[in-house]
Amino acid sequence: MVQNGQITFYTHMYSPNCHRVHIALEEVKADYTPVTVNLMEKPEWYNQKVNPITGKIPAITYGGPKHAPEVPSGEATSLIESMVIVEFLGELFPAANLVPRDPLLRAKARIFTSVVETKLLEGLRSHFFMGGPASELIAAFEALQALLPPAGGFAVGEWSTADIAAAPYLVRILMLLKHDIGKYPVGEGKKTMEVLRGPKFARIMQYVEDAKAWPSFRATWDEAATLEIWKTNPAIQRN
Ligand SMILES: N[C@@H](CCC(=O)N[C@@H](CS)C(=O)NCC(=O)O)C(=O)O
Repeated sequence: MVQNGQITFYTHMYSPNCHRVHIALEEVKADYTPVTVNLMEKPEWYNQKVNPITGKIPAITYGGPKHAPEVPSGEATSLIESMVIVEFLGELFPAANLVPRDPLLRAKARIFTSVVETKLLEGLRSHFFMGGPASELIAAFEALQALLPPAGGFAVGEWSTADIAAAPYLVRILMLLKHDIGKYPVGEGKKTMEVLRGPKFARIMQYVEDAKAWPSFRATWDEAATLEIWKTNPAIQRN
């Protein structure tokens, strides 16, 4: 299948989940219209017309002619959940090879994604948003590292949905630690960075560097601008 109709992409640079979809759209070279949704003052039309199920971003509308962001056409279907959209785009544009064709590699990509969705997101929530110890986060890095091919390459060898699931979170986590941003005690971010820069984590840190160098990632990642947004994110400010 190929793109058959417009794609409108509802997004915000802050969001790692939106970043996933952005990478996939670039990777498959889709023709799409980005629309920034202000999370601080989410417009009513977004919940009513685009994502009445959860109200969260990202979302895309797919199909029919181009439409105004707040009025999806009757021919457009709304899709939500970042990894559902990423897999959808991978299947719509099979030539981009985002969804591994080999069933075993596809299963491995989904296992890697599941570890991101559970362990890594839990570690992020507990450390940055609740001020808990870094141990869960460090354990998540360890778990992901153990799944990487030891000699190099991406999560299942070639760049895939698994890397799109992980990289937007990993780069934001490292960015926040480097700048000591989060609810944990002052100075803890730099200490955790020292641990992650040690020899034990060399493989996953190399993986993050490789992801940052991947063209669709590079085209969608602006660390300085993203840092400015996270610096003022009220949900992770110390009291
Ligand atoms: N599981 C969803 C999570 C989406 C999500 O949590 N989106 C956040 C931004 S990263 C959001 O919309 N937050 C604003 C809100 O909840 O109103 C996905 O993968 O797309």
